[in-house]
Amino acid sequence: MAQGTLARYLTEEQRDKGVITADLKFLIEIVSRACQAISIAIGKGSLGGVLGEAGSDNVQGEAQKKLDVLSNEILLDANEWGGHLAAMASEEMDLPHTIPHRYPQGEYLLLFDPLDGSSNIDVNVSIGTIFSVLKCPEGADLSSPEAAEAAFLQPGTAQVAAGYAVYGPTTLLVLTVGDGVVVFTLDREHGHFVLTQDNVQIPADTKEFAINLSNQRFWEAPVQRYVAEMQQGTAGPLGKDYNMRWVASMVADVHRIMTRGGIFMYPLDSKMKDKGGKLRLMYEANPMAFLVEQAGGTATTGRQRILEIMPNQLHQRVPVILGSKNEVDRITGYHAA
Ligand code: AHM
Ligand code: MG
Repeated sequence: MAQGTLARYLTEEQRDKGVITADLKFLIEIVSRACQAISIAIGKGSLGGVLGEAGSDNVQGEAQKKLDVLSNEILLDANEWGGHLAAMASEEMDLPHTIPHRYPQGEYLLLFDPLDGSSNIDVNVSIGTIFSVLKCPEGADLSSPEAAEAAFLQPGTAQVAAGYAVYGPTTLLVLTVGDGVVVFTLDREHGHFVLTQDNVQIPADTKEFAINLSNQRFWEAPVQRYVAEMQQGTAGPLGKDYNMRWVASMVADVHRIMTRGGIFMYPLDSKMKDKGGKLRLMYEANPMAFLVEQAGGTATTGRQRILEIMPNQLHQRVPVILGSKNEVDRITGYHAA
């Protein structure tokens, strides 16, 4: 098994390989500490009074849970003072959070979904934090939150780091700085992340798919065709039996794919066509697509590589199809047919 801590991994990526800057190393360490704090809060559950509704809606019009709000605050507080960031953006905030003038400004932009899988919080199923890091363009206007939004509108190919934490039976941090994908496990006694897997590779073939089947009647024809063929199993054109899993926390579904392969789909459907999809490009689809590609998998909308989408707004939604390369290529091909 691989050895070392997150701190050692980041030091080697910076000092020995020159893949990351000292500021990016610091940023990732701060995010990892925030994820530890979120993990502790989640672990208290009812005893910490953290479950239930916050009594507010976010910009997407979704009811916020107490833990959505708390996780967002933990990430903001942890990151605003360090001097490594120009601004932050979150699923839970309408506009970017610019760095208060009393702190130095840095060159990075941090985006996050502070607590992904909100519907699973109160039922004790795995949830997580997703994050993405971009460089702030030179001369970007950060004079107000409204003006700062433009700095974030960069394609996923511009990401310099991305990752997610899964708060499950164990707390994991899965990270890429563009040099493959590594997995760290939280050592709760010592309070740090330990490297437990490096060079994560998603198998190109799979017999496992993840999709919310209750939306079937709203799907487009290529998705209908692909899922019908998988359901036909050995009797159909794909010639093998498939298994289905749907946790409804993207972090948990993607982590299963990182571990043993699979295909995850939240495709475009007719009931959300005007919104563009369900999942958010900047802090869900892009970081996951970066991680999946770094692990040898593929991520598309069905029609386009996710990482090449030029965003036009911070909270933009997109269809997401990602995971084992040969299966993603198959359904992407069905969209082109
Ligand atoms: P959230 O960020 O508000 O939690 O929403 C995103 C989640 C994903 O984690 C998950 O894949 C999807 O929504 C589940 O959607 P559904 O409830 O339609 O199955
Ligand atoms: Mg989410």
